[in-house]
Amino acid sequence: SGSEHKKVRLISVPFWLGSGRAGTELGPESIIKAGLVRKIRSMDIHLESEHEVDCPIKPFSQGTPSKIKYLPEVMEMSGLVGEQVYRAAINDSFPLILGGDHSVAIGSLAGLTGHYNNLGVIWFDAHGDLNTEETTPSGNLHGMALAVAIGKSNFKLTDIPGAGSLIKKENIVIVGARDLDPGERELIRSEGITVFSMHEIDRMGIETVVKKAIEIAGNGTDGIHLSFDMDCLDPQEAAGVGTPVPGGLNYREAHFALELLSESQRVTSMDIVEVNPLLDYDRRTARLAVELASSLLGKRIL
Ligand code: EXY
Ligand code: MN
Ligand code: MN
Ligand code: MN
Repeated sequence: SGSEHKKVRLISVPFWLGSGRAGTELGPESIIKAGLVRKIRSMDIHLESEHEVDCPIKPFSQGTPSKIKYLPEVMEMSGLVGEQVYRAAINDSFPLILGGDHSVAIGSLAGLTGHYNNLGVIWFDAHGDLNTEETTPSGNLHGMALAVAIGKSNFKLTDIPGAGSLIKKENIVIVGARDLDPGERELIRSEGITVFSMHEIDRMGIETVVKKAIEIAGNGTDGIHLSFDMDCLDPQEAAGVGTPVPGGLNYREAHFALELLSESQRVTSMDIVEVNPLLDYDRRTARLAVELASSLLGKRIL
């Protein structure tokens, strides 16, 4: 069956400094080795180009250690990713960004907001990624990426060269959450951010949740970015992630969710992040990432 986007541009971001744990910099290579390019080429899609972002792999020589880890490196990476994502978007290609830890989404959103006037975001994640400089328990920027996107932290999306406006909290939806810090919970309440936690997924079913998510992220927006943290899945399905949390989406829920998102024809870009090949012994998590990406790009059973 066909896909809604004829052209796809693959953007690899070998980056781990947002997570405080090495390994995710090997994610893009592992996902490609698991067959992503082959799979895309076998579909009715034009894979335009593959681009590897030349982002910092080692910390810049350190000055005084700060609470927030590797901020200059994350900013550098985000600018470089943003450039590539922006180029793909203006060329009417579907940017498929392979992380890397979840801080790469700051780069994706920087590039996308340069192109879209009003972008919605669906964020699949076990976590909220809504910590600020004040609330972060770890200092790791991947746990702050959404707060950066909506401008609730001191470091903001709009600090990245080329970024457009901040993402509106009304057009953000988190799906699959089950591990939120106290400060994140407070921010979710005070800002009224939509979160479909595992509790809501169990209660309503994944189909209803995804339909509601599309409505909210699509309401008055000219694009929807899907940021897919592989740790939204249950560790039984996807053990190869840096911060596994029990009680996540099973294979069929995730698969169906991505088919529904594909059918909606509203998703205009996607990140796949947090695959850590050092913990992904049989490459099963990377292979699952390939499956899920191809569902989103239009692969159907029949
Ligand atoms: N909430 C914790 C923190 O901010 O440090 C853990 C964040 C993990 C973030 C993961 C990748 O989504
Ligand atoms: Mn497009
Ligand atoms: Mn995340
Ligand atoms: Mn996560």
